[in-house]
Amino acid sequence: MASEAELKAAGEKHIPKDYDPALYKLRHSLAHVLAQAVVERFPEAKPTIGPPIEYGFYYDFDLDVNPTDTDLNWIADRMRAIIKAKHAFKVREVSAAEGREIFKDNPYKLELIDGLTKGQDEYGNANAGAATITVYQQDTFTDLCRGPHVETTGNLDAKGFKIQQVTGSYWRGDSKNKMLKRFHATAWASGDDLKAHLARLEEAAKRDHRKVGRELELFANEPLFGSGFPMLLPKGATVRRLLETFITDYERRAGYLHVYTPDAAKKELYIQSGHWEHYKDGMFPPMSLGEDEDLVLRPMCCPHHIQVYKSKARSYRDLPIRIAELGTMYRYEKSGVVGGLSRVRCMTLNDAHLFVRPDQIKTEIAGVLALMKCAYADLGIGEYRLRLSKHDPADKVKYVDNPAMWESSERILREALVESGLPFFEADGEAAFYGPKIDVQVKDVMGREETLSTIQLDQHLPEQFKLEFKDTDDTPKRPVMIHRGVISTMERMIAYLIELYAGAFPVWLAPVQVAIVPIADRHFEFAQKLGEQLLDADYRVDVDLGDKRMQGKIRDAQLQKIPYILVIGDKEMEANAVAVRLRNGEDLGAKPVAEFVAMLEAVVKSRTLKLVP
Ligand code: TSB
Ligand code: ZN
Repeated sequence: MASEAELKAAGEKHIPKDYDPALYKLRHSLAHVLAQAVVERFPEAKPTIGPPIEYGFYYDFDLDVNPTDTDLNWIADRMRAIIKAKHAFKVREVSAAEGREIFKDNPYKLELIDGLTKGQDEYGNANAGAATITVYQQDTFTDLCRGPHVETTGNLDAKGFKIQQVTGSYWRGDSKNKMLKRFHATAWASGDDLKAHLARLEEAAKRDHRKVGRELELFANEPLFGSGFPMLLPKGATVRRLLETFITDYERRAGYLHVYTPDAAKKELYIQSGHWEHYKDGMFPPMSLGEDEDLVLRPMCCPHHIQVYKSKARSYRDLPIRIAELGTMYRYEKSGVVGGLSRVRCMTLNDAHLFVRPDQIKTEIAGVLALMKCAYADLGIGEYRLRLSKHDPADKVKYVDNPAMWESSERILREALVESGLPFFEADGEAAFYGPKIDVQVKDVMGREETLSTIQLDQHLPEQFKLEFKDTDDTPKRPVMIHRGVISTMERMIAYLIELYAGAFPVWLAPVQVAIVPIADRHFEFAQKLGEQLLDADYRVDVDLGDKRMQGKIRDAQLQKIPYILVIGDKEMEANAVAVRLRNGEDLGAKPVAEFVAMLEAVVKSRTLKLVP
C-alpha cells in the first residue's frame, strides 16, 4: 500500500488527516461494499464518488428517496453479509470505450471517465497518475476506481463499521449541480476500535463549541444572516473584548502600532496585490458601483497595511515597523465547510504586518514566537505542532510564479525554526499565495487540525507595491514583510477555547466571574450592594434575584460555569461575609468579603487556570 508520500507523488490531493495505509485501504474497500448494498436496496441509485476520509468514508449517490432507519439497517446487514461471503476484489484495466460501455447508465461515472481521459482525477484536479482507467469488482458490483483494495471482503471486519447519517451534498460540491445523497460511515479495523472511536465522539460532543456555545449563550446563528455569519451574544462578546484587550496590550508593549483601516477597498488594490489573480475564489464577488468602480470586501488586511507603510517616507532607522489591527475580513468559504465559529465568512483577525530590513527577519520572527509563547501560556494552550507550510511548485494558479523567491523565503523560515529550537514538520501546498508560513496547528475536539497562529514571510507584496526605505547609503531598498496572527481570528480562538475548557473559562476570561445568590428576599439588598461593589472593581457579576430556591440558583450558576458562587444568608450578612462555592461543586465555606475580593484579584491578575490561588 502506498505511503503518504507516494500518494502525493501520484497527485492524490484528498489524503485524510489521520492517514494510515492499512485503514485507508480498508475504508476504501468498505465504501464499495456499501455502494453494492445501496444499489441493491435502491436499484435506481447512481453511485458517484466514495472516498476514504478521516475516521471512515462517505459515498455520494444520485438518489431521490430519503433512506429511512429501516433502509440503513438493511444496508448495514447486507454489508455484513457481503463481508462474510469473502468476495474477492478483482481489478481490471479497461479502455475509455470499455469504461463508457460498463457505466453507460451512469452519467456521473461517464463524466469521471471523460475527466480521466483528460488527465483529471475524480475531483477535476489535474492528476498525472490518472492516465489509466481501472475498474474493481466484488461480487455483482463493479466500480470505477484506481484502488487499491483489500484482497477480499473477508479482510474487512463486519463489526468494525457504522453508517452514521445521510446528508445532502452537491455533485462536485457545486450548488449549480444536483443535490446527491451522501452516506457517511465510520470504519475501523476491529469492533473494539470502532467502540473506542464512538466513545471519543460522545465525549467530544459534550465539548463541541456549537453545543456549549448555545447552552452558555455565547453565540448564535441567524438564518437571515446566512451561513458563516454567526452573532456573538453578550457573553461571547465579553470573551471577545477580553481577548482583544489582552492581545493588543501585549502588542503595544512589543512595539506594535495599531491602526483602523476600512473593511472594503477598490478592486484595483487587490489586482495590484495579486489577490485577484491567486485568491479570487476566496473572495466575495465585487459590488459594482457603476462607472467602472468595483468595491470588494477585503479577504485580508495586508494591502491596507501596506498603504499605512506608504503613507510616509521610511528610512532604515524606522524599521522594523509593526502595523497591527484587529482587522475584520470576509472570505467566501464554501458553505459546506463553515460552521459554528471556527470557520466563518466574516472574521476579525489579530493581524499585523511587520515591515523589516532583510537583516531583521529572524529577530522579528523570534519576537513573534516569543509573543505567541506568552499568549499561549496565559490562555492555557499547551498542545500544538508547528508546521512549515510550503508552496507546491506544480500549482501555478494558487502560488505566484517566482522559484527564486520561494527558495529563499522557505529557506529563511526553516532556518528561523531550526534556530528557535522548536520541533516542526514540513508540508507542501499549504503556503499563502505570496509566501511560506509557520503555522501553529491545534486539534479541535474531533481531532481535526486547524491553524491558530501563523507567521508568514512575504517578498512578493513589497515588490508589487514597490515598497521602499532609504538605506544607510541613502539608496532606496525594498523591505520584506512578515504577516502574522498570534491569537488567530477572534471567532476561531473563541471556538477553540470553548472546546479546550468545555465552556469553563479561566476566571480572567469568564463572561461572568461571580454569581451572587441571596437566600431570601431580606438578603437582596445586601446582594445587590455587593454586586455593585464588585462591578465597580471591574469584575463581572450576576446577582440572582429570581424566585428559585437557593439550591436551584446554585445549580443554574454551575451549569453556566460561573467560577464563584457566593451564597448570602443571615449569618453572612451579619458578618459582612459570603459563603463561597466553586463551579466544580467544591465548598470553600464562609469568607469575609474583603478576603474573597483579594482572592479574586489574585486569580484574575495572575491569569491562572485555577480557581483558588
Ligand atoms: C496573518 N494576511 C495574513 C495575515 O496577515 C492572513 O490573512 N493569513 S491567513 O489567511 O492564514 O489567515 C490568518 C488566520 O486566520 C489563520 O491562520 C486562521 O487562524 C484564521 N482563519 C482563516 N480563515 C478563517 C475562517 N474562515 N474562519 C475563522 N478563522 C479563519
Ligand atoms: Zn497579511
